[in-house]
Amino acid sequence: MFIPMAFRPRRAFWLLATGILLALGGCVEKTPSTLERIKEDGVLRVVTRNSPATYFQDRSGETGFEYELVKRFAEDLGVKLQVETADNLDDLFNRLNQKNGPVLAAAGLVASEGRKAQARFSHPYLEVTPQVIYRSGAPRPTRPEDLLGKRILVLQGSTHAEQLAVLKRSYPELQYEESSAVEVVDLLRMVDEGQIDLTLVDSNELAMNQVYFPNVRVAFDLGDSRALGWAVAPGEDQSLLQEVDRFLDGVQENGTLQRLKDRYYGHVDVLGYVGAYTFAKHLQQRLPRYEQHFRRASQEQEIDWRLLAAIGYQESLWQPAATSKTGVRGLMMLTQSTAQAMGVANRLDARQSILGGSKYFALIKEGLSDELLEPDRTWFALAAYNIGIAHLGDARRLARQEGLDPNKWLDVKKMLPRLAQKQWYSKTRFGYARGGETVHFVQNIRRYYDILTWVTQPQMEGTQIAESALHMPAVIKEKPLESLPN
Ligand code: BLG
Repeated sequence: MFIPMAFRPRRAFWLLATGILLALGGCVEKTPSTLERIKEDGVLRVVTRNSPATYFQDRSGETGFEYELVKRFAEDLGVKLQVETADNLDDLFNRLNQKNGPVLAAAGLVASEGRKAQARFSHPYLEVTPQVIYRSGAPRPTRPEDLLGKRILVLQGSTHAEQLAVLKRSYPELQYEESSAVEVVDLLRMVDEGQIDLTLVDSNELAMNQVYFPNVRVAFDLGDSRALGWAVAPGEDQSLLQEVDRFLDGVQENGTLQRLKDRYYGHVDVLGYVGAYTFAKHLQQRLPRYEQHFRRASQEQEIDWRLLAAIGYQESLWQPAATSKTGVRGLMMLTQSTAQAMGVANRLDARQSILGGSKYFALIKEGLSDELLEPDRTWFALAAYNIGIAHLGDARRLARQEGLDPNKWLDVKKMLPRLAQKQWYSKTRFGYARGGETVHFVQNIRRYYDILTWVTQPQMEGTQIAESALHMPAVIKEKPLESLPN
């Protein structure tokens, strides 16, 4: 028998309740925030630039200041990092604003007013100053008026292009060109080789690249320092940016950020500007003469040739006739007894010195305690090459006595300078040694090793170093220059 709805109160109640719940559910179920989506997917998609100051391949794979920082951010979020590289700045902002594209740009971007429509920026993580770059030997420009009549090239879409556009309002005769086919290294190389007169780059980029370009010099700072930030698309919610800010504040506080800055932008601090472009000059003029010997030694000893070359640079600036006050001689600075032990008849012969020094280094490394693990093992071996295994042992024992870890280079390097202080060395087995010098020795070699690695990225292997130094990393593209003002 048919019973109308109204007469079936229980059923009607349940139908109504379910309907309301469903409707409510529809309203309550909100779309996940960007941050929630990233965590759900387990992937952080980041866009960057392939350049030495941001992201590139080195001896151990992917590296670069931005990459190292953003990798830590992904670890912090507990997700995988997926990096893609943009062809140029316009492409980078397009990708960032694309639906289903990367959610974050970590690419050494200046958080400028002009970029507000394309991006929202995080808290700053690096202060940089825009600098006008010229070629040594040419008259040094010192003020904006000096830019007139010069061939100037900058990156398309860069804040430097913005600055020049502003300058052109005051100096309508100012001529400059923008290119989307080049990276900062190309601009510096073109100044270095005299293809253009001037360019503009940020101080961090020059600091990173000065070691490759012997003729590149700072003319003057164009304006005040500005902040670099990571960027999200303006359409995104705040969740990711807040998390980025929290992360960046954290790495600032715990010293991680400073360590990365030292590693990637610290060459000039360590070498000085003169040291940096002197290195670049020697890279082009001296190393090509000895590269084959380093490569040969590398094959014999199974040690990266660039590390061996870095030792040679620290020892003698790649000069076969180098002699120290103490009578240590040759490109790899062998003592007489080391030379004898390695079968080196003539220490001033570059080939013999390199092969003998490399053999000695490999033997030392091999003989170290099994407790010393890479990469520290290599730094310990360098220290022993310089100060001798006995004194290194003293420094390790001092570390243990101080409650530090004798197997960690960071700890032992704190003890080495004590070997030159009586209160400490009087209690050691082998006594006085100039341990402070050894710390510098290792530090410099690590620096040179990094630089040599960057100049000879895997893509560049097989080419002679002189060539690779001139045609820097794998970011180089052909650039049309015909349209440049003369
Ligand atoms: C190293 C030896 C080690 C030796 C230590 O001295 O020379 N290394 C080489 O010959 C490659 O074998 O260790 S030991 O055999 O266990 O005693 C300690 O004697 C060389 C160092 C000395 C240093 N450079 C390689 O790094 C040097 O040239 N010092 C002189 C500096 S100055 O001119 O007097 O300022």
